[in-house]
Amino acid sequence: MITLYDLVFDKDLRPSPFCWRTKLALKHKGLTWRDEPCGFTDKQKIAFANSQTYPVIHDATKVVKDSWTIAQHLDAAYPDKPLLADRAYAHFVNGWADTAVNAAIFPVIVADLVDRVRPQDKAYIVESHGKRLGTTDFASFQAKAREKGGVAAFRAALEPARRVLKDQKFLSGDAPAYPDYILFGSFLWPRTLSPLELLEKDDVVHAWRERMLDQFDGFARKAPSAA
Ligand SMILES: N[C@@H](CCC(=O)N[C@@H](CS)C(=O)NCC(=O)O)C(=O)O
Repeated sequence: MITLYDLVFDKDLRPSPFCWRTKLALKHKGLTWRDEPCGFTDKQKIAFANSQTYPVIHDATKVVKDSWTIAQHLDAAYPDKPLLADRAYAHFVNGWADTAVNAAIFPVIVADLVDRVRPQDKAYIVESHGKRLGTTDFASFQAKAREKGGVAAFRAALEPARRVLKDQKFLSGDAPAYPDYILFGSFLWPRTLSPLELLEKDDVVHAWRERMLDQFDGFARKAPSAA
């Protein structure tokens, strides 16, 4: 049995885009797992993995940290239904989502995020995000980011995906695979934490996101969210 150490917010919200990549990868493989919810200040739970970040998985005797390394482990250990059939493409999407996509989402949802952490994690997140942004007035920071066109900048960052999704149903072709789970994980992060709508209805990325929400009997759609 696989154990997944998944970042948890207040009211059992599970926003981590990286943990979503792993959960969707496990679903893709048809694997079940034991859920171990951990907050920002529960890092002692993943000390055995020598990790400071979620996700971590414990799979029989193997301990694996970092979502990209976990995806590679799952393909090696469970070769049916490959996640990374085109590894270089998936690797590129991973780096693009980590930098361009997630970086464009963060400023427009940061106050909603801070509002929804568990009470016992609040001081930790205020300090770490305060250092990152140079202010702890997250509400003003988020409002300014939205006023200054943060949502339009996020939509512009999606252009590489839009060009692919104009021609095919999924980033990976006729069916989803890891590149889709990477980008979809980025969308599940704001969906879980913020009522802000990031996409226009006539965007091909919107239609793709709906298809992704339907995967695995609506697994992600059914997750608790602020949407
Ligand atoms: N490269 C890592 C990044 C994981 C990561 O940054 N996770 C965040 C949650 S979204 C985390 O655990 N942060 C802990 C902290 O900020 O203390 C991966 O792909 O797994």
